[in-house]
Order: sequence, then structure tokens, then C-alpha cells
Amino acid sequence: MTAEKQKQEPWWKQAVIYQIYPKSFQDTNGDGVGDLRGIIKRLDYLQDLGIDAIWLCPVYKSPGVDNGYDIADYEAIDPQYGTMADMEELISEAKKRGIRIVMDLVVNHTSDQHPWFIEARKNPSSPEHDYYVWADKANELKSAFSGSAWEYDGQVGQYYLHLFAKEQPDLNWKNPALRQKVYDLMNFWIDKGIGGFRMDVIELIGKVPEEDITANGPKLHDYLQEMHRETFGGRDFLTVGETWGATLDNAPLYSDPDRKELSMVFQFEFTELDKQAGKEKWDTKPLDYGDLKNVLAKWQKLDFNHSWNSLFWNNHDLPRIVSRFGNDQQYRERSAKMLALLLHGLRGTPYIYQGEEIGMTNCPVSAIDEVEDIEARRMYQERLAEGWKKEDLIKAINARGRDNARTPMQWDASASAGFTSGRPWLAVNPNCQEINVKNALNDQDSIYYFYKKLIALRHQERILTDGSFELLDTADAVMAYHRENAEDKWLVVCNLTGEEQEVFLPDKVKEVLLANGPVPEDLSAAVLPAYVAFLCRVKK
Ligand code: TEU
Ligand code: CA
Repeated sequence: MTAEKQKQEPWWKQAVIYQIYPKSFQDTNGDGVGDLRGIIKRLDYLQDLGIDAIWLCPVYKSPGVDNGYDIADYEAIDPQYGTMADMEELISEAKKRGIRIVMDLVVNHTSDQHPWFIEARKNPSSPEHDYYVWADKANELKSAFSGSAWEYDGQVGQYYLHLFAKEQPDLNWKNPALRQKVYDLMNFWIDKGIGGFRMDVIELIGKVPEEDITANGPKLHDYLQEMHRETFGGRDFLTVGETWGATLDNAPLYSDPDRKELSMVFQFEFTELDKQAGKEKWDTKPLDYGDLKNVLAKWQKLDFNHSWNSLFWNNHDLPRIVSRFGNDQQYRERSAKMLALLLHGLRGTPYIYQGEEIGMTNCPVSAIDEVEDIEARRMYQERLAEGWKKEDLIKAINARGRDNARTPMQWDASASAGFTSGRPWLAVNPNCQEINVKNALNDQDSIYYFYKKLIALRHQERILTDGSFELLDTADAVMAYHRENAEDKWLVVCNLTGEEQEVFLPDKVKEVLLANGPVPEDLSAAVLPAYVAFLCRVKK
């Protein structure tokens, strides 16, 4: 690639993004809830790790029914997180360290406490009434948080749509005035100097509920093109859409630069692999390693010149990857590094979720009163009424519940892991005695430094961004692939399992760039110990 072309490439193609769940990152005033000043305090840590941007989960004014994904005022900071001045300081302090702030844009729905919805309910002939989705009769649509997606409003005499909690009424994107309101609030934040938006359930905004259409409605891409024109178009800006229904066919519709919509999408296909077909996320089954390889390799087939991919294992809705696909006991460090390399060796923009870089694990509970998450609590009530056993439901929550990702960040081994001097809003994982940032920083061999190295490679080596991908033929238990560009050729080899595996690979190693254990001398017939993974430069 010429220097000229390289210069024109958007920054986010060679970037690594770090996701912060503000409620659980760092508390500074002892109320047990993370805050913006806490993030400012930890910016030096993030700069040392080397990340380019922070995706900040919602910090807007909110009653907190879904931890901020129910917004009551898009242009105000929730007092539990701080003030608008704190937010502006976060943006500028981050910028000084070369870090951009990507805000979470939640515009499929608002809180039922948003002034628009309050007015819509009070006054059915107000313009605000039509900002929401109303119907005289409820149909079969279900809420993602259990039960019907329709709630009857006695005052209005109609049902309103809520694809999530009833406290999260859906916005009506068919209404042009509402769309303009959304563009205005986006521009409010763009003018504050943010670097991007992560767009919550953006695939739902084109919904046609009367025809049972939620994701991928007929007008979805028209709306996104209009949004692009009216807001971030022409700017050096990252936009990533949360799209559970993304496929290889429709991902380019969002992310082809010529279509002027988004930079990239989050697709969730790997999250389906350890779930029983046709069932809910709670109904688990063991992972088949062959399936995992197929899904990862399949998404590398995107046409990256006309589309872009994001790479992630974790977020605030998903269980911790080391507990899910790795081994969070005997092989915690090694399997966490293996999973990191497996993902960060691929083409796309990597995202790291807070605590992933120190190998934080799931955090089991023993009873429902220890659970905060609305999704798990509603599922528990619904299934209990259907006759399920309590133990089975707690087991499902421990495997898949969202609180696993939301326990406080583990900074050190002190009480409450250095997260708060008060009582944390959600219990700290007791393993913070061992798993914490302080220990990780003191150990040159830690998961932290492995991530740091992967991030540095992403910045230094164009091959990670532009190199082609080729899956090598191995047993299902091993994933091996090449990345190659005009100058260079790399090999990634990962033992996905806790058992030794044999590999027979044609490559001659020139240089080992990164490894989590012993790298065999001769790859033509080698045995890989449990979870061993390495990255090397090989002969072209
Ligand atoms: O998540 C979208 C979504 O579909 C989730 O409900 C998802 O199905 C589930 O959490 C998987 O376990 C987004 C946000 O990321 C999530 O935190 C919000 O609760 C949701 O939208 C509503 O805004
Ligand atoms: Ca606080």
C-alpha cells in the first residue's frame, strides 16, 4: 500500500477500542457506583495499554431500569456519573492521550421518563405522541426481556410498543420530526468533540410491528443514510452498529463506504454456537470447536474493500470469554491469551471489554436476590411460573447472565478490589485477591502484557489490517491460519482445548512474534500442549 493510500485510510481500521461499563469501572466518591472522574483517573492506565478509543456505555440521565439503556435526557449526564463538565474533561483528557470517546447511541427507544413519552401519554394529540409506536390491539411480538412487547396505557386507551422493558418505549422512526430530533442530539455530541457512536440495536429502527418485522425493516438503510448525511457524514468518525441479525450478505449494506452508512457492525454469530438451536440464550450446549472455526473463518470472507468487520469476544451483555470458551481455573492465563491471539490475529477492528485484559472471569451467584440484571430477573420469574427448577435457572444465569460481565473492575486486592471505598452496587468477584490490575502490571508474563503486545502489533504491522486470511487444515481442536500481504506472511496457531493436540503444518518459522507457551521447533509434526498459541512470521 502506498503512503498516500495509507494516509487516506480512516483511523479506526488500525485501531483497538476499549469498552467501559461506567457503573463498574472506577468509583471516586464512595457511593459504590463508578463515575466519570473514575474514568479520568484511569486514563493513564488505558494509555499504557495502548488503546485508541473508548466505547463508553450510556452515561446520560436515566432512571436506570436497564442501567442507562433507558434514557430520559440525551443531552444531560446522569448525576450518579457526574456532570457535563466532567464529561467535557473526560473528552479533552482522553484526547491529550490520543484516545477518542465513542458514545453509546440508544435511539431505538427512550426511557418512559423521557419528556417526549410523558407528553405522548398525557396528550395523545401532541406531536410527541407520534414519536412512539401505538396500536389499538397487541400482536404476538415478544419483548427481549420476557413477556409481550405491548403495554396498555389506560390514559391513552392504546398499547405502546417496547421491544425491551416496558420502561423502554420504542421510538417511531417513521416520523420525520422524531428523526430530526435524533440527529440534533447526535450533533450536540459531535460538537462536543466525541470520536464516534456505538449504535444500540440499530437494526431495529426500521421496524414494522404491524407486520411482525423488527430487525432489517424495509426503511432501515434509508434511515441510516439520512442519519449519515445529517450528522457525522464527512467527519473522521467511527460508527459501529449493534446488529444481532447481521449476515455476510447484509453486513456490507451497513459498512460499504460508498453507501455512506456506518463504519462497521457488531455481528454475534459466535454467541449462537453454545446455545441449543431455536431456543433462548439460557438454553446452553457445549461448544463444537469446528463450528467456532467455521464462524470465525466465514466472517473473514467479507470483501474488506467494500465492508468492514469488528472483532470481539466480550461486552456488557455477554459472559466472560475465558469462562465461556477457555478455562477459568487451571489454565486461566494461558487460555485467556490463546483466545486473545485467536481473535486479534484476524482482520477487522478489535474491541476489548474492561477486565478482559487481565482475564476477569464469570462471577457465580447462589440465589436470585444476588442478581441485578433486568434480563435475568425477568427470565427467572417467567420460567419459575412455567415450572422450571430454581437450581437450573441459577445455573443458566451463572453461565449466561449479563452480571458476569458487570461485576466491578478489579484494580487491586484491597477491599472491593480498589473499585470503591464504599459498598459496591454489585458484589466484587472474590477472585480479585488474585486477579487484579496491580498483579497484572507487576508480572511481565501477564495477560495484560499479552494484550498490550497485540495492540502494539496492530499499530505497527499493516499485515494485521490489510493482510489476506487463509484457514489451514487441522483437527477441529486446533485453529491455524495465515495472514499475508505483498511483503510478509504470518501464521497463527491455537490449541483451542485443554488437551494436547497434534499439528502437521507446512510452514517454516522465521521469527516468533508472540506466544503463550512453548513453540514447537518443527511444525511439520508437532504436539501442542493445552491452550498453547503462537504467532510467527513464516517463509513466504
Ligand atoms: O442489547 C441488545 C439486545 O438485544 C440484548 O437484549 C441482548 O439480546 C441480550 O442482552 C443478550 O444477552 C442492547 C444493549 O447492549 C443492552 O445492554 C440493552 O439492554 C439493550 O440493547 C436495550 O437497550
Ligand atoms: Ca461514584
